[in-house]
Amino acid sequence: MRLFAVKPLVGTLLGFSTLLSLAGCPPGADTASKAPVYSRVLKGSEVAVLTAPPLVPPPIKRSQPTKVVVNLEVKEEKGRLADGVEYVFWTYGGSVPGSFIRIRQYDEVEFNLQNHPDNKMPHNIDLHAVTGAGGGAASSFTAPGHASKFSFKALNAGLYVYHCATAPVGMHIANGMYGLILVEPEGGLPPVDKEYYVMQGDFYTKGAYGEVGVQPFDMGKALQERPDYVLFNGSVGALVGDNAITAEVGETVRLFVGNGGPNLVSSFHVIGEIFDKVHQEGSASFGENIQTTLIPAGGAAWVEFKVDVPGTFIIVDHSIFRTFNKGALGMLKVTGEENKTIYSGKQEDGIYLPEGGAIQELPGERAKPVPAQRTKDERIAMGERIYQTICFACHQSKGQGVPGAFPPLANSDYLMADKERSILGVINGQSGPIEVNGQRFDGVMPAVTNITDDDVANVLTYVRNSFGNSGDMVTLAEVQAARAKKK
Ligand code: HEC
Ligand SMILES: [Cu+2]
Repeated sequence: MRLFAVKPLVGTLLGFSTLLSLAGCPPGADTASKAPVYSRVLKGSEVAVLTAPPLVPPPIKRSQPTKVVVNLEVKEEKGRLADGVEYVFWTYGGSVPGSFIRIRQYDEVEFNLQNHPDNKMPHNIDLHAVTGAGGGAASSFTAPGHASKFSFKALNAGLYVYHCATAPVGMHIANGMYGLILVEPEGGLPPVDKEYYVMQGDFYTKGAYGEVGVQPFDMGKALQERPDYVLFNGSVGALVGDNAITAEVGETVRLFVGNGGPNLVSSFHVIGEIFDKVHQEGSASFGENIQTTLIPAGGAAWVEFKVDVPGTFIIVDHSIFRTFNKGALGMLKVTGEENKTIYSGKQEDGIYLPEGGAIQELPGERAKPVPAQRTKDERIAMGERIYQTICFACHQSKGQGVPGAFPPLANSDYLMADKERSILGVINGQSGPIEVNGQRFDGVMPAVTNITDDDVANVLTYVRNSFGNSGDMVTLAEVQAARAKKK
């Protein structure tokens, strides 16, 4: 709060400067001591350090504002949306979200926007930290192979979204054109141990969630606000496993969290943590002891919390289907000493794995198979990903099943006895009493819809060669034959 105390003055100062201008006395012409803070002549200049998510540039150590040069290049690049799924992202600086920009209040920013010559589209940038029409958009409209320059004075401290505002605006944003700019208050932010950059966005693809191949943008779904993917940092798993963000017990973590949208509002939450402080909408003031905070599309917040116990803390949008079925799942891994007085139990990493979007009760239209000649090893590798997204939830990570509910796939005599039966089980679902390794099961396995024949071959090749099973591969032809026979 204190750090931002100067902010309410800005309006007054602006009024003051207008008066000065009207009196024929331009701001900045005064001596340094009497001039409004924002109009002091700046000394020196520096080039901004930019970082790709989840990293944040180092805190600003200067005590005076200066001229900061930001060089940001727009690149249209094919990248990974999910395993086996690619997307042509439009990026600021080669990442989604775009490069994190960190400046200080009253800095004068010289902004250079470069549109790479290989790009196909014109782009620009609207920074919410800019006071001025369009937030820089009109001044920065740039064709491929060109560059634009404009400058602005950072009057207001805070955490701001920037995004592309070139028509069709929604499409540019949906393709990943957003990021965060932090304007530190005079005196900086209180020091913390770890700072990270997390930004949510919703994605609209022609194919359903997980459908492999290069997926084009789907304007119809975007208009209806029905995303296939809701993601942190631009891809499924961008903050999971080896990509998880980390901290040690006793450290204070600050997350700069943005929401690029284009459509959805985020209910940002970290499972098993309480935010000690939330600077809602990136404002100077903060609320305390908050469980879930709303982050509007085109808005940001920063949250701070001390981590007291070790474990894997799951970062979610608490509109929870987005987390378990559309990809909005990240992880903060905390290492260090347990503290049984705060938390007694052990946490199992596996509980919170994404479930994918493919499980539905009714079989629907099926996607055309990708004609594929794959080796057994390829199928096993691809099948593992499908297993860990779709089948895992019931049959468990090591295929052990759940007694009385979900039969084991590990060492399963039932599975290995009949290839065609297992193919039909996956594509049509299966129910009724069965016996697996001498145990009776009588449950319902829903049909796995929106799965390609190729992926059925992959996942069954994987289970037939994992968890103690060993068998031959399931081919695309076998899946197609089983499907045709059924009809
Ligand atoms: C929603 C829970 C659920 C999901 C998800 C699920 N299954 Fe099943 N699965 C079951 C149930 C329940 C049965 C037993 C059905 C019965 O009693 O007839 C079963 C049976 C089977 C069987 C035959 C029994 C055995 O142990 O060999 C196979 C093979 C199988 N599932 C494979 C898969 C594969 C592969 C996937 C992922 C593509 C999958 N299942 C996803 C619940 C599920
Ligand atoms: Cu653009």
